[in-house]
Amino acid sequence: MAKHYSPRYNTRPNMKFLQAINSPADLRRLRQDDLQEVAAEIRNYILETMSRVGGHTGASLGAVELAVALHYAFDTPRDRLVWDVGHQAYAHKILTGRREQLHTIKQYGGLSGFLRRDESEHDTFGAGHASTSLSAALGMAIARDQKGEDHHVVALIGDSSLAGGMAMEAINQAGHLKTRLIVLLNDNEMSIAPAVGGLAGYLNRIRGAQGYHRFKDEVGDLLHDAPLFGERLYQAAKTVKDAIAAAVLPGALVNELGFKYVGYVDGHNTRALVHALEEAKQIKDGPVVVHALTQKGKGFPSREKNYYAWHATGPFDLKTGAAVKSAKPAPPLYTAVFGESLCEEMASDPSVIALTAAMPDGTGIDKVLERYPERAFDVGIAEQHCVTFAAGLSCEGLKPVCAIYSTFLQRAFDQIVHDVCLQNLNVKFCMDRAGIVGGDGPTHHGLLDITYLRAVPNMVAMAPKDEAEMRDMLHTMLHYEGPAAMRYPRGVGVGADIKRAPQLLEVGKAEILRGAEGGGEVAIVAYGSMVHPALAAAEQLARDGVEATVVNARFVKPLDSGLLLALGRTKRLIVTVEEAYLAGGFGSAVIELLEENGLLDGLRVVRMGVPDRIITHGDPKLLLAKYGLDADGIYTRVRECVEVLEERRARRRPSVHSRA
Ligand SMILES: Cc1ncc(C[n+]2csc(CCOP(=O)(O)OP(=O)(O)O)c2C)c(N)n1
Repeated sequence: MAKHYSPRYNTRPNMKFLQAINSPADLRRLRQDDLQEVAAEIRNYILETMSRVGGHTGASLGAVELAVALHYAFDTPRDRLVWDVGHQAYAHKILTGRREQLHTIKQYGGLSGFLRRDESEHDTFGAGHASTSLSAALGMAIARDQKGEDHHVVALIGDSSLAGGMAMEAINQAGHLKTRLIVLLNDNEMSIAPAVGGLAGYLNRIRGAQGYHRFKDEVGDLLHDAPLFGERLYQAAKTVKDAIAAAVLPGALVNELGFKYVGYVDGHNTRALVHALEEAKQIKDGPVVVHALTQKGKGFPSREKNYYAWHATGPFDLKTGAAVKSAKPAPPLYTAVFGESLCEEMASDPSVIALTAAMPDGTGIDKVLERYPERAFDVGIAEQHCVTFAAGLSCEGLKPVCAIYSTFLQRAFDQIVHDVCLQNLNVKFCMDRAGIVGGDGPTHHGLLDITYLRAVPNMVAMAPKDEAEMRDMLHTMLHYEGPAAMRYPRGVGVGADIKRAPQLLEVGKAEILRGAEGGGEVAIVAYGSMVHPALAAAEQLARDGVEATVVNARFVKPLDSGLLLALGRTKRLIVTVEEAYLAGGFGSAVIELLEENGLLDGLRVVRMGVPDRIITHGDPKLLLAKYGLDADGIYTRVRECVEVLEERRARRRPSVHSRA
């Protein structure tokens, strides 16, 4: 093994090599001996930049040498490099001409936090959700073969993403097709939290097969150095080594699924990595896994045990790694309130089971795992499995709560339909990060859940106006028999009273917050996070002399048809507001109801929400304002609509002149 370098963490990163690297071709002009230093410079650059702007610091620090070795060993972008998730690809961004923009990452107009085909020709496949790389890479490899081309296709995937269903399905097909495909496994024994599951154990056992690895290296070196026939003997022995690997290494990947295995290799040693990748390049008759061992957060100044900080950080002190203190969020995060509330519910109802798919901290389930380790499960990056696992639990009388981000629940749509709703099973879905999430951008916005959940028979779907009502809704869901889903936004609540005991809500009942006794000819019907902005807009409107009834819809399914039909009969303008795609969303549900009841004549219904386009990344406040989804935007839209109504009325009214 090559000796380890000692990283230097300067506040002003040394750029001896880096300043001349504006593309992988520049990197490939360097001597292999210089790569370790290049990696050190990149690591410093990431640290310095992320200490200011924050990002997936730890995940990217762990993959610096992998990126350097990949771009050195392969002729990118001619050889296709496919990253899984893409959160760990900052070194790849730096090496592919985006160094100077790294400080703009995740900000509006800046670099994406993940990979995007429209950002660089080196981002061969867009990413953000886990476990996609092997399928995409296999597709590219087959396309190459069909077109008679000869480039390499390489996928880089983390150990936890490898356990995701799609990756497993791709492995199954790749081994069977015997296509030339290289998989670089970034094995750091971590997901965001520690990796879970049988595959993690399998990789552990490979790491544990040290005797084999030592033997293999020694045999390799001996044969290589043998006079006269060294290289030939070495090549011949490869077959033997494969056989040894198959015999010694545990598991199906090598034995049964048709993959060759190279490794393991020190994933922070550029020489060893380039050597392993060159070896993999020689394998022409099927897929190969190069198994690299890395350390998440490698070089992060603080090594205190904080899994999450090793994955992603906000700004931090470059010397100590301590997070730059932002004022503690005054209203608590929705996530924190959810975790606490679920613990409370579990204290009084032993049948409640909490589930997360690799996001314990992001969903608040970390609290439950601490308090009720027997009744909480992290299933890994496996949203589909999570939902059907929940369905199974509920068949036996338990009450599973799937705490899954809105965007990741998209993965499990068929499981929601086929396994839960068709059987009307008692599974609960709690979707954090519903709506516009901000810096993580298009792959992570939770804008579709209203549309896809309200279409499914038997589903009940709701959204609280604030964190106190979220507690009520969780309580209500757990007392309701059947599938039910709740969405709530990323970030802090509005400061509502979370001390009071949660209340049972009537399913399908909305609440009138303003103008119950008439409230003029306008109604604003808001869903979830848009209720408070709607109230603020109504206050502004009132100052202009426009009275508006404000309704907190609470449920998109079932809708409060009694209340909505009454509004349809008494109002001239109904404005619906939701933080989600308009197509098939809350507003559409309201229009459908009014249409079915013949109330659309003479009534104007205006839907406010997110238009049918890809929403970029950036400050959520800014993005919401862009689509009119804040108090000012709602006020402006209602004002415009009221003016149109008045103009129409004026046109219909006979003029003084004509009467005379
Ligand atoms: C479908 C899906 N679920 C969850 C996530 C959230 N997520 C992002 S990175 C990550 C951990 C990935 O672990 P691993 O593949 O081992 O890569 P590492 O971060 O350790 O480099 C998770 C769970 C996601 N991106 N996609």
